[in-house]
Formats: sequence, C-alpha cells, structure tokens
Amino acid sequence: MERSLIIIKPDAVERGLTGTILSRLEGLGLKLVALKMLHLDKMLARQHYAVHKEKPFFDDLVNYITSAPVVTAVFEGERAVEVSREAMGPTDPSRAAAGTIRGDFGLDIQRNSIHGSDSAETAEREIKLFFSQDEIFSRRREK
Ligand code: IDP
Ligand code: MG
Repeated sequence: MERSLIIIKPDAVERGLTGTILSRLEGLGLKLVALKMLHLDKMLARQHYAVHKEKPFFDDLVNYITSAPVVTAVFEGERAVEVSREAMGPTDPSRAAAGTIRGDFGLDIQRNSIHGSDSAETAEREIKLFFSQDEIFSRRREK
C-alpha cells in the first residue's frame, strides 16, 4: 500500500478550501491516515523543499509556505502518489485542467493550493518530516 504526503498550502487554508480539498482526495478512494494543522518554521520548510534549494524561487517558496498555517495529511491507497498527483493537476494552475485541484483553486505557480509527494520514496522521506509513527493511523477503510 502506497502513501502520499499532502500539504494544503496557505493560500487554500486561508480561503477555507481545506475541507473541499480533503474531500476530493477521499472521494477518489484514498484513505486519510494522518492529519495535522501547523505553521511550518523555516528549517522544516527548507528540509521539505531541499531538492529545490538551488532554484531561483527557493527563498520565495520558503517564505510563502511559512507565511501562515498549513494542513498536512497522509493519504494511503493503491498508487496513492499517482492518483493524488492526477487530482492535483500540474504545478502551474494556468496549465491545469478544470476539475483538478490546482485548476480550480490555484492562484499562481507558487500559490498553487496543494503539495503532493512525487514518488513513493519521496513520500516516505516527507512523511517522516511531519508525522511520528504513532500519529499515522493505517487502517482499513469502512464503507
Ligand atoms: P510540484 O509541487 O508540482 O511537485 P515542484 O516543481 O516540486 O512542483 O515545485 C515545488 C513548489 O515550488 C511548487 O508547488 C510551487 O509552489 C513552487 N514553484 C515551482 N516552480 C515555481 C516557479 O517557477 N516560480 C515560483 N514558484 C514555483
Ligand atoms: Mg515537487
């Protein structure tokens, strides 16, 4: 069973889209197994986005993701990474189809409403940054 780390980003939390976005992912059959609201500090933000540390947008991205609280979640399911990335749409909301989370709610390439892990390996690394083992409730989904 695969897992993905989802972050509902500040732009979406501020606009009251948390429930809507979680509901879309649950509606795809993914199981919510962990959930927490937190205000990232710079150190955690830099660790989470470490692969982008050489990019020109890195400092802006860290400032943005630490600007206000986020909601982090772990979803579990078959092909959870691919299923959630498809539901999110591409990074740039202006290129994202209607019906995708970024297409419907993203404001611009930075404030694109949601993060989702890009591979199962990345997910394991990211989940460890945000959740301890006893905060993850792996379980069978009830009807
Ligand atoms: P992803 O979130 O679709 O995986 P990444 O390339 O991993 O996209 O970038 C991480 C995050 O960095 C994006 O979700 C977005 O918030 C921000 N970002 C990516 N590219 C740019 C850019 O060109 N300008 C500003 N921010 C960007
Ligand atoms: Mg990425």
